[in-house]
Amino acid sequence: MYTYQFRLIVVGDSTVGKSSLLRYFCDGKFCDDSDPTVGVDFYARITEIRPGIRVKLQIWDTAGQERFRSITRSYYRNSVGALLLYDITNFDSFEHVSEWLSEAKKQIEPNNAVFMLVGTKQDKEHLREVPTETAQQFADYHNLLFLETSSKTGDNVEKAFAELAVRIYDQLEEGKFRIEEGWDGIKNGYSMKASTNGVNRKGPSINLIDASNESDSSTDSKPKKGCC
Ligand SMILES: Nc1nc2c(ncn2[C@@H]2O[C@H](COP(=O)(O)OP(=O)(O)O)[C@@H](O)[C@H]2O)c(=O)[nH]1
Ligand SMILES: [Mg+2]
Repeated sequence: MYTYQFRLIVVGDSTVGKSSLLRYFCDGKFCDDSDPTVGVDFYARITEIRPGIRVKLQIWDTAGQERFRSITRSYYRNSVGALLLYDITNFDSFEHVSEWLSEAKKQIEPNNAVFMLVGTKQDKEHLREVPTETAQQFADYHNLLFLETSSKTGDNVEKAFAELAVRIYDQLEEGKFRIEEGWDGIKNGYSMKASTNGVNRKGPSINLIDASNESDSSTDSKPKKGCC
């Protein structure tokens, strides 16, 4: 059971660690020999962001398309949150974040979205090229959430998605987003409270295929396709 579904997108240069971050968040594992050709369309996980508020995060991986900077427009348009990734050991990948940000904003408009800057591979401190303060300043200037993560140790992985989801939820409560037919950024989900006699009565936009495919446990998740 979940109250809402938020759809997110993860972008950034290839090899910054997008697939690894999603795999860690959804499967709890890290693959050193990550194969860029293993394309997974989306990952999903249900997480409790506030007591009693369970949100299903459906997260699109760009699965190779980022090589050509040709992310399908509907991926952006139907996202309510975007994670902009760079690798802390690769300054070029950080410099490209501004291009990823402007592309994402351009494609998402006229809709709104919450953006989060994520510096990956935090465990490789000895190879760091991007100072934390530099990234923090960029994030402050552009009004982005910001964290550094490691998909190897798991540091801040959970926190990154939790902070993004909470910010989206708060903005939804403040009326900054509207749940609409034809926009998949936020959908009503199944809710215990909405069910009186065991029959789900929540809104019309429930994705039955998703619900039948995926577990309801907050620690459980299943990517659409496997990895490793
Ligand atoms: N040490 C370390 N390696 C990582 C981390 N995240 C990704 N990698 C490695 O970086 C490479 C590219 O990762 P991948 O997730 O495929 O990047 P993508 O192209 O952005 O999806 C792989 O060899 C991963 O094992 C991390 O947090 N720490
Ligand atoms: Mg990838």
